[in-house]
Amino acid sequence: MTQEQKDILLKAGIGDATDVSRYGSGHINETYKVETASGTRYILQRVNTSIFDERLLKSNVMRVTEFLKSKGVKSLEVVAYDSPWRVYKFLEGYESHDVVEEPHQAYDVGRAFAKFQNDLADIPPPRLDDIIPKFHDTPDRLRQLDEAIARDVKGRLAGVGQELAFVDTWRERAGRIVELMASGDIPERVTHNDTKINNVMIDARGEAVVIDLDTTMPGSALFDFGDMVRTATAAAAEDEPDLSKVFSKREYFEALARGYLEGAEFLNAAERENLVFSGMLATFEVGVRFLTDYLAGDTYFHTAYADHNLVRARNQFQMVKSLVSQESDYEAIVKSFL
Ligand code: ADP
Ligand code: GN1
Ligand code: MG
Repeated sequence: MTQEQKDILLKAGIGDATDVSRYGSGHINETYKVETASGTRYILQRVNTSIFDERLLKSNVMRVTEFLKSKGVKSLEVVAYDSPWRVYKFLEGYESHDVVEEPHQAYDVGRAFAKFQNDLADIPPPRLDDIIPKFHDTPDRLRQLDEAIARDVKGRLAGVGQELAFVDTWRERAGRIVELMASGDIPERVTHNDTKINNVMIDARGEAVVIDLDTTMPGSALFDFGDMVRTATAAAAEDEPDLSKVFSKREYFEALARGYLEGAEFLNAAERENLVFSGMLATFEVGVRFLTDYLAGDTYFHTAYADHNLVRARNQFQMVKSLVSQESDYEAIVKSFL
């Protein structure tokens, strides 16, 4: 452990740390597991200060965790928050996964985020800060892609012709959710905005705790559902390079939709009509973001090898194609639960 980490832990009242090691597979922050002589474990995190405004982030995370605690809802427990570092209690007995292995896990994930949206629906004013403005503004994500194309800082443009052709087939549909929000058909709610399955931890009884609260802010319930479709129905990890393994699994979708819709009774007609579409759009949007980061030189997402973001982008676009081919079947599943 570094001296800086030792000092942060001491300030947090943890003087018996024996080991600090990198942990988890998040793409944004630096996450460490802390072992201590007493056996109590912690999560130490250095937040990514090139992405987040430290002051806003701390205030949002504190508001959300304290509000959930006041309701008796199990959530992340902040031991200390000394920006850019923070210490959480380690969620003992809970596990997170990168890929669903059993349908009941998809069900648990759906239920967990529906409950999260319900739990936060009555958080007192003021409105939570827009931690990352335009986070789920898909047309703005395309604008950022176009900027990266124009700059082509790494000379990678020549290798992504097929991916860009696929993006073009989606440009017209990309604004649908932001437009429905702007017209008022889809309401703004307090949402998580990063509902990938490794941001929920589940214990042996199926009890879930939603983690990674950094992007909890005003948004659309549809991007929460859409990102669950992206990650909790995927047959393979989001960076699986063998595209023959990349598709959405019907039984996972069915379990996810059942879990989410059992809890999300608040959804209005426009939201219900766009649930299946939201899965395609959220997956497309993440694909666009991976491709943008690839062209921009891998400055946003953590990567493990040179073409990692390109592999991820191709994977996500394959997943979009799978979801498109399953659209009518998935619509029928959703209808059966409404
Ligand atoms: P990032 O923003 O980089 O995605 P996360 O907050 O999601 O970081 O944390 C990364 C991973 O660390 C999670 O997917 C989870 O596996 C693990 N993790 C985070 N917080 C805890 C916790 N309180 N207890 C146990 N594991 C945790
Ligand atoms: C990032 O932080 P993490 O790994 O849970 C990203 C999400 C993306 C996701 C893609 C703040 O999530 O928006 O959907 O990677 N988080 C942020 O895997 O940008
Ligand atoms: Mg995360």
